[in-house]
Amino acid sequence: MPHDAAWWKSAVVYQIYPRSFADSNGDGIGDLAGIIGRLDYLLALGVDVLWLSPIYPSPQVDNGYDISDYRAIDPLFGTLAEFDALLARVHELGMKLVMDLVVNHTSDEHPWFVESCSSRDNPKRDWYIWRDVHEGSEPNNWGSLFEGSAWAWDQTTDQYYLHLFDRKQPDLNWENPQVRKAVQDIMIWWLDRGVDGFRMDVINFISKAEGLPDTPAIPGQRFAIAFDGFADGPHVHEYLAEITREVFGGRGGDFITVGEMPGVTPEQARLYTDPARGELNMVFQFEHMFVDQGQQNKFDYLGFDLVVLKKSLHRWQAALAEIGWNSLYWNNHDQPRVVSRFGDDDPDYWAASAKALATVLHGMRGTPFVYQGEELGMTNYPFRIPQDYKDLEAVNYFNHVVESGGDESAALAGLAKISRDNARTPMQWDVGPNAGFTAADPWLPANPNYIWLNAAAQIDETDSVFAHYQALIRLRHESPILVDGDFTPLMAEDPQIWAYTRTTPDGKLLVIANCGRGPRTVEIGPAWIGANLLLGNLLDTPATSTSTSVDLAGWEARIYSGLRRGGVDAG
Ligand code: TEU
Ligand code: CA
Repeated sequence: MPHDAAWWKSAVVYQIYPRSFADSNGDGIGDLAGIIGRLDYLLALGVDVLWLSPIYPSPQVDNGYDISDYRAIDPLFGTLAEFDALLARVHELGMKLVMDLVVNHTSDEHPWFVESCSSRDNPKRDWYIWRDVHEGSEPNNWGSLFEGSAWAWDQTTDQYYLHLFDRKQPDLNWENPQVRKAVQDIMIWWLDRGVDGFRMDVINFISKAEGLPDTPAIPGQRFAIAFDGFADGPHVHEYLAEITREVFGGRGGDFITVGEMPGVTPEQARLYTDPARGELNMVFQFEHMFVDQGQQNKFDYLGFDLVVLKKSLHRWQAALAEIGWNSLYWNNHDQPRVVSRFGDDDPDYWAASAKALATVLHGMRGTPFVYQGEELGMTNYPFRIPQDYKDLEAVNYFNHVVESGGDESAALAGLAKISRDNARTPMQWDVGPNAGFTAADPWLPANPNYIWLNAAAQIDETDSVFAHYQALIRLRHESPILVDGDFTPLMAEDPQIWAYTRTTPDGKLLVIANCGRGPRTVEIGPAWIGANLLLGNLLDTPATSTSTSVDLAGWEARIYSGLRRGGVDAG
């Protein structure tokens, strides 16, 4: 396989959720100055790119994913001058910075929507999606991802507007060329300021099905989440290619673009990320995030099966092997913590399982993303009561269960497992008050386990979760096989072992992990005799493999490097 010069193929991205990262001014909310103060930590981790969740002015209904001004910084987080200082420092340190672009919808407090709402003949009326039906009969049966109908009634102008998320997040009408131009101008404005790319929020939702047809009804439910109606719609590829032309055209190729795409299929993803089509570098697919959740109700926790999880990710490896590129992630600000979800957060297995999961993810082909605190093995929060939740998705869901006479204790159990607040508790820096995140009352409490689980306790330890992430990131930079090698799954049906190889004509890697507590002996064959251990997650593993099998302790993971000569196994 020819080596591809695209720099982001050997890069690792780190996601910062600014509100929960570091508070510099003692108001309990993380901010830009807080990030500046922690850049040395990120440099030590070794990541190449920082992605900031939204920092623009916002009513903060959805923690900044409801933007009211695309060309400024919310005073909560700082000023444009502080942003420029952050960007300059990030560049000085040799890293890049990516902004979150949330343009499927705006806040209802954005001047565009305020105008659009003001009258039916306002020039911005058509910037949003309005429908002319009478109150009490929604234009279609689409449900909002945040409960209830996706339509809200506007009393002033007697029409409904579409909001796939909260009613304070009206969807923009991308069919209007003025909207597309306005978005492109925003992107150009930030690129001119020096940013290195964009993570594009729910960008596969921007083109809706012609005529906004009903989605198949769910028995007993008035509304249903209509992925068939709003995901990967008829014009989405055209709109993305237009962005590439109008925004990135002529600027050279140093940027990175990743489109967040709930519900995207591998076939669609191949189109979005085919370099020849000029749309996006990579997408965030969701298939592996849905494996333990109910289809219509994500808080319906189904338990999880390692075989299903493996097969899903392997399917994506295969689908984007020849054309396109994968992103690799376990966590972000919307997902529960992976060590509690697919690992084992019992103190005896916590560190090993966090490292094992990191190993199997970072061993795959694609660009790895690390979400703040994941590199420390941060866990889910011990939520108990409804009042523990701050996220509107969780709050709306629980209210809906109460109002509809549903099972409240089941709902609380599901929320504890799945809720987005799990990811949003403060970054655990040290043993100081509130995990060193803030001197004041934090907006969301720190996980009480910060007493032993924190950055200060890990950064200088050679066998910490942090050190393991450092080693994986270094490997990504140093090993062309990890970047380019072909992916071949092994033992796909094994419910406990996760194993695969990566190969190029010059060499091969074996990634193998025991995803359970019990020890396992795994037959790997003669081809790996003499292979070198590149990385392991337990101490004192022999540096060379001398047998046709490996003995793996509970949650043990290893990466072996073997030689190939003339394209055949040397072993
Ligand atoms: O999320 C898109 C999305 O569909 C889900 O991942 C979302 O978290 C929700 O739980 C669906 O049930 C993006 C952002 O990442 C998220 O934070 C925003 O709330 C959402 O879009 C709206 O902008
Ligand atoms: Ca602050």
